[in-house]
Amino acid sequence: MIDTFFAAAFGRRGLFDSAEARLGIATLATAFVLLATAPAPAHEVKAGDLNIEHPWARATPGGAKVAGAFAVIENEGGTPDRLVGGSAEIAGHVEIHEMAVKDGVMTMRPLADGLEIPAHGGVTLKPGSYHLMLMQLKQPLVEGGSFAGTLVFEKAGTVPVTFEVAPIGAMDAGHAAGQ
Ligand SMILES: [Cu+2]
Repeated sequence: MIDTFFAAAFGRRGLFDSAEARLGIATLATAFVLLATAPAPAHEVKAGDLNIEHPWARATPGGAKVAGAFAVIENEGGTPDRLVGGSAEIAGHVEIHEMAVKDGVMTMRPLADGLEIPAHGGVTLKPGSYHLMLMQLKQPLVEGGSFAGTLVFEKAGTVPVTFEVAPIGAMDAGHAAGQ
C-alpha cells in the first residue's frame, strides 16, 4: 500500500526499488502515522498556585444556544481560591453551574458565590457536576475545534485558557459517552 502510494505520488516505481529505500520510506511513513494518531498532550495552564488542566467543552448540535465547559482545577497553595466567573469568545456570557439530583430530578443552578477551590485540593468540573455554562452561543461548537476563553478567580485573577471541543455527549475530554 505504501509502495502504491509513493508510486502514485512520485509517478514511477523505480524510485524505491532497493529494499533499503523501501524500508526507509516505510519507517518514515509509520513515524508520520504515529505522530498523526498520538493523543494530543493534555494542556495545562499555571496561574499562581492554581493548575488548570485540560479545559474542554462539548460539541453542540446545530442551533444550540448553550454548551457545557469543563476543566480540572488544582490548588497547590495553602489558602483557598474561588472560581468566580469566566468568558469564552464564542459565548455571550458564562455562568458557573452546579448539577445535582434534587427530589429525584437532575437539575442545575447557577452558583451565585462561585466555586471554592480548596487549599491543597482541587475541583473537577465535569458533566453531571460543576460546570461552566456557555450562554448565548454565537456559533456551534465543532468536535476537534478549540476556542479561547478565561477563568476568573478571586485570588489568581483572570486566567486565559483554550478550550478544546470533544464530541457531543462526551463524558470527559478524551472519550465519547456510550462508545
Ligand atoms: Cu448548566
